[in-house]
Amino acid sequence: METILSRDHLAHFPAGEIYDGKLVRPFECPERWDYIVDALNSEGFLNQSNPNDLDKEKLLAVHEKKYVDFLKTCWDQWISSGYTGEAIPTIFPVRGLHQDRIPDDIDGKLGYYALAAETAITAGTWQAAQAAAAIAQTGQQRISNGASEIFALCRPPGHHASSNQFGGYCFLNNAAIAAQGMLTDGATKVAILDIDFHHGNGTQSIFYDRDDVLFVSLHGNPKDAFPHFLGYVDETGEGKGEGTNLNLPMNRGTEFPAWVDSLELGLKTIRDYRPDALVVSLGVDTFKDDPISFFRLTSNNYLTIGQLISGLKLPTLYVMEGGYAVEEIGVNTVNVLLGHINK
Ligand code: 7XA
Ligand code: ZN
Repeated sequence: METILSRDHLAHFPAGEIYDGKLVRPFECPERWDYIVDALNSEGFLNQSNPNDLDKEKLLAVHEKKYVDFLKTCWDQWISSGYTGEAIPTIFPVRGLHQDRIPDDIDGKLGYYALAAETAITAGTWQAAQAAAAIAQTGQQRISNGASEIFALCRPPGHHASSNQFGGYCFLNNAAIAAQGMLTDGATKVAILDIDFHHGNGTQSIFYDRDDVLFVSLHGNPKDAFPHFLGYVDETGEGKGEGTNLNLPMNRGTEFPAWVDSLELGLKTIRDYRPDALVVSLGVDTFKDDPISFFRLTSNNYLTIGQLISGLKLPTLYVMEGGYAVEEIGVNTVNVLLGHINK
């Protein structure tokens, strides 16, 4: 299986994340990438390529231009406003406030475009986010050109980013850019299977009223897990998209037997939808020792997950999302890929 990757992810390394009422070192850190690459190398996944340049037109098929312009210019505006720390949103257009007015001031703009407050924007964020999107897009192009499976090693991740919001460590929705690209490049229907611990609210919202993309997500019950305000079972799609959104939330302490029951249901739904290709939002924060999640999967379970997904016999693009048990992120991620190729 070929991996698409780039060292440009290193441009994004914020020093702070608001967590536990403190500014801590972000869980989403550059070493995550090193552990994955080390595991790829030791398991013989040596076919590794850099991405093609990002096709901006295809980016704008998923993200609003004003939002992309905000991401491009945010850091410069932050600095030219006299701030010296990292750009973190602190005011949001919540209930009772205007939700349709975009402030000029960078504090207001950050809040307008933010989903949550944990994710900082820094000098290199835009460069890294673009590289991650290019990686997913290049993986998509390989699949559209006939590859049977590709691993897009994206960092920063993407599934919380909607057409116009960042947060949950995500800026551009890599999986959505790939799925949309598959459709533009000839697929009629695409399925996205999101197995990250967190609900992929951004991906869901991008395709919610569409019948050409099926979104299936297995995740921590939003009553107890980020992003808290989306990811419930009654969100089934709307308009033409009614019936093309399946949320499978699970409770604290969920172990593999129950998790895999949800996976089987998700896989059956994908089979019945008969897509031309599959995008997997691959997070391994379902691992038992993940510091910010609450499922109980073990490293061996990831082999089974890859095997089960490969049973769909669909051209499959794996897109890296979360996973914060840093020392195990490599083995857990690569186990899914090993399972997929039945090693
Ligand atoms: O898949 N998404 C993630 O892994 C990031 C979740 C961010 C949670 C922040 C909660 N304070
Ligand atoms: Zn996650």
